[in-house]
Amino acid sequence: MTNHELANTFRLIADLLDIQGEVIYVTLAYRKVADSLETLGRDIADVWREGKLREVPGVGKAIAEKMDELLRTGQLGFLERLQAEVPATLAELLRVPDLGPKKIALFWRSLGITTLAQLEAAARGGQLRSLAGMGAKSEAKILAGLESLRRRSGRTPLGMAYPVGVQMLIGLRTVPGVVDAALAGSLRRMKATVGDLDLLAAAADSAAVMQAFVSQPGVARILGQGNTKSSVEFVNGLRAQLWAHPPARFGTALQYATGSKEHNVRLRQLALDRGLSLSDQALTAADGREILCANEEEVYAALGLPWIAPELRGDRGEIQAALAGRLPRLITPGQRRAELHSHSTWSDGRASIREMALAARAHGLQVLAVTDHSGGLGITGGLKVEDIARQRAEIDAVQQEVGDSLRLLQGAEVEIRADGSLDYSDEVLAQFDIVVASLHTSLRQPRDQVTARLLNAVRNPHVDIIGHPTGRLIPDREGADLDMDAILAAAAQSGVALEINANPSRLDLDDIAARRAIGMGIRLAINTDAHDPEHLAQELFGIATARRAWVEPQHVINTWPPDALLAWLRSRA
Ligand code: DGT
Ligand code: CA
Ligand code: ZN
Repeated sequence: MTNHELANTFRLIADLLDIQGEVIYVTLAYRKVADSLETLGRDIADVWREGKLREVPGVGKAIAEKMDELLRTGQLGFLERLQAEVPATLAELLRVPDLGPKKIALFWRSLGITTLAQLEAAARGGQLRSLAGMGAKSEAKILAGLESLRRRSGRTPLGMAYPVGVQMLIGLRTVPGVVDAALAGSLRRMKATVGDLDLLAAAADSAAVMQAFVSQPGVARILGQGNTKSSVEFVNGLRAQLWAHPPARFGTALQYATGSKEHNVRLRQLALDRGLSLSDQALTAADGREILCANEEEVYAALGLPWIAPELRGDRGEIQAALAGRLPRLITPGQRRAELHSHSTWSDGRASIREMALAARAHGLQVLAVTDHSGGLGITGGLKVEDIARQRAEIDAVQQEVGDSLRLLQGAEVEIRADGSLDYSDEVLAQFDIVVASLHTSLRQPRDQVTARLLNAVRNPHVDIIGHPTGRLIPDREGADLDMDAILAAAAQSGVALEINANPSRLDLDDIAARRAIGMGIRLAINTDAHDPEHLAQELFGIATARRAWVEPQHVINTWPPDALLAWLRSRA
């Protein structure tokens, strides 16, 4: 059994115990072990053979015995007895957003529902609404949850996949015979989630490359191994595939493997219009003559096009724009000069203002806004109104220390409360150099209500940026059900900037909404929302999302020269 399979077994036990009504600390123990199995970095079967199961974080005597039985026999008596009481299919129901173990137990015990299909049928048939604690609204929510489940199953967040892909790339480049290597697929296009990791190597002789790829640490299973393509599954469940091609054909291969499929279909059509057939091997003329492309520029050039950035390759108008010479001049990471949404120990950040400032400077930033959470009402750990002056004094002292190289701003991330009001009064907001307003709670309010709430913030003249506008969390939480048309129209009118939050669990606004926003003349902000100096590096994901949205530097207030940015902030209330 792989780490991933073992982890899934323990998660299944936890889920079934939850539904059975077991106390939380028991089920938490199983979940903790599942997590540590997936981050262990080595094969649990090896640890077992060394007799060191108890050294794995979270593994006590009872769990070690279960692991031993599973690794020895592939089965577990405890789980079999549990499944005899609680049908295993019930665990699937926990994946429905906002549906917890108590409700699942209720549906099971009162209506005999044990599968997603039965749940859907019961919800559609109006059978859930009459149960205790249920109603027509909560029934409709379950249908919406089932729908969202269908949309997002089985994908890995970019923030998890990307660092793994980069490590694999570094490893590949050290393999003898590899002259070039690249990320491909949705990973290279920097999609918010990826189905799997695609990599490409240029090598005259691919056998050694393939062998190195399938024998890298963490591989649980080889799904396929050939001369031009191999694929593996890692102990944590992630899958990767590697293509190898001779260096002279690397360009067409990379173009093919980068996708998207939709982009490739359109590009092949364009090639046909020009009498060429395009494959991962070459461009081929009608007379059979091959045009080999060692790099992607040559592929696009052979079709009369400038090179198209991978983030644009979605058949969303990029080939037409390339033909017309109107590709966007996309923003790049080096162009971002300001971090306008960050936290310190004054709220839930892990570093002091001084540490954050030094990190921002080391990062090459020229402006850092410290925007701690508001602590007006009910938000625990936020910046209390009576502490604002003391925080200002600390910011001034750090400003003295760092000098002109970095401009520090005192800001706030003000909470948009459930009733739509802001967590600081206008008089308090007026004291800050910059105000980010965000939703964190009551995201599941009905569309009209949650939209009206956000509109209040968009129209408040003290608010400069709307932080992570929809509140989505990747991969598990859908954003609020906002009327995005209304939000964008109001933002265009009020002049507020909308954030692309670079935290890879957010990437909010997403590429689609951000592209619409710039089309309406709305300013964007790209912020990391750093709670730790290390988070500043996550700008990469925010920039990538912006690039997928066709964003150019002038659309983004973080790229403006500091004086222009400060003048804009001063021009607002
Ligand atoms: P993913 O993995 O679901 O996030 O999305 P991709 O885009 O990485 O897709 P994947 O992994 O199935 O395939 C990687 C690339 O290979 C894809 O972006 C384009 C290319 N490709 C795969 N299958 C086809 C196909 O049937 N037609 C064309 N034109 N290209 C394909
Ligand atoms: Ca892929
Ligand atoms: Zn924040």
